[in-house]
Amino acid sequence: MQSFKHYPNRKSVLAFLLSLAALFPSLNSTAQVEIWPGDASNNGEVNNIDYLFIWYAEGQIGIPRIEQGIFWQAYPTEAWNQVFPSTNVDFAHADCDGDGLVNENNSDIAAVSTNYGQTREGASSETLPIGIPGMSIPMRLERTDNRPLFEGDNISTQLILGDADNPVENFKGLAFSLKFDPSVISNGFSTSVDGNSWINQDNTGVSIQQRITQVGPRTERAMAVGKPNGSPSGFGPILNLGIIIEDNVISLEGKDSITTYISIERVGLKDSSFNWIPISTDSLEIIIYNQNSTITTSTSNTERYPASISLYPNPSFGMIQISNPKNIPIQEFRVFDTRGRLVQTKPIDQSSSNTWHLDATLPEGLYLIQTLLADGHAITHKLYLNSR
Ligand SMILES: [Ca+2]
Ligand SMILES: [Ca+2]
Repeated sequence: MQSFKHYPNRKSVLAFLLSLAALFPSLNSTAQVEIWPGDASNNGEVNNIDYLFIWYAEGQIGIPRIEQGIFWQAYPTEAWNQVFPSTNVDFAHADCDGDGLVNENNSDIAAVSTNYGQTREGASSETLPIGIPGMSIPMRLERTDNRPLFEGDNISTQLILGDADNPVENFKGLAFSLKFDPSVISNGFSTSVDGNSWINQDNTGVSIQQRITQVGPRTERAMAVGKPNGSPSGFGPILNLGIIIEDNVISLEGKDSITTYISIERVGLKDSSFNWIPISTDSLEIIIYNQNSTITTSTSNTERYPASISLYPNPSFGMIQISNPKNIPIQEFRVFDTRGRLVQTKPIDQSSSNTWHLDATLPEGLYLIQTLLADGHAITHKLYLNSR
């Protein structure tokens, strides 16, 4: 008697599998992906975030593309079957030039720079986490001195990432944009890694990429800083940025001073596990004084201490009265000439009188008197010194 069960013979099983394979070609070959050179994150647009993907995949080896090159076009190729953590982005996308190796020193990085700003159909911006001040890792530009600034001045700043309360752990790459008013701040930033920075204590090198674009009335300097061969932890300065004030700031005409801001936007920090780490940012406030101004009224530029400290008379013949009715603790006074040079300092102690004689050798003209408070804030007054 025949069994209910039907056992197919070996030959018919093979035939069945072969017919399946013919229906689904992807089952018997590697998956295909389309590479758009420079778009390492495969979101459809080339920007500074793509550098982070290349730095993360540094040194990875996969299948070279049959057609290599970095034109802004689709290059079909076989997937490497290895994806970036928490994404479905194949590592093949980071091999922008298609030579089978992800390496920041070959044309993978160059592809991002060459095709920067290109988009393809279906592009969607990466969503970056936004930090909470006081709880997330802070990031800000900080001046290394606080002397008064004038047209044509260089502002020496440091980019600070992390503090003792919120340090950075296992840094891999940072992408961000600095935005500023191009009529006040020049495009010509100088950028270098801070020599003492925690970011290069391991001496494996720091990569910096930057790109200037015009976004409406503001200029955007898109930047990326990466550690393709390391993942240091720490906090404090990472870059030194020299920022130049334009020689001729039109908006300063007829004014005592103007205030402008350099903001930090679209920040993405990746750690060595390829997680996005939220960052909270602060803008850098820059006050630029008019060296040709003839306005001699004493003005305070800090709203935090409105008119609480004043210097008089103004203009002065060399003797200044200091009025400080709220007894705000003061460290010292500094006198700057209109070229921003420090020409006199006056430390303050408990026994200091409220009368101060300016250095008798100072020539007639406009000076900035900076009152450095005990808490580190500074108030700047403009004072005209008459000939004596
Ligand atoms: Ca991209
Ligand atoms: Ca490559």
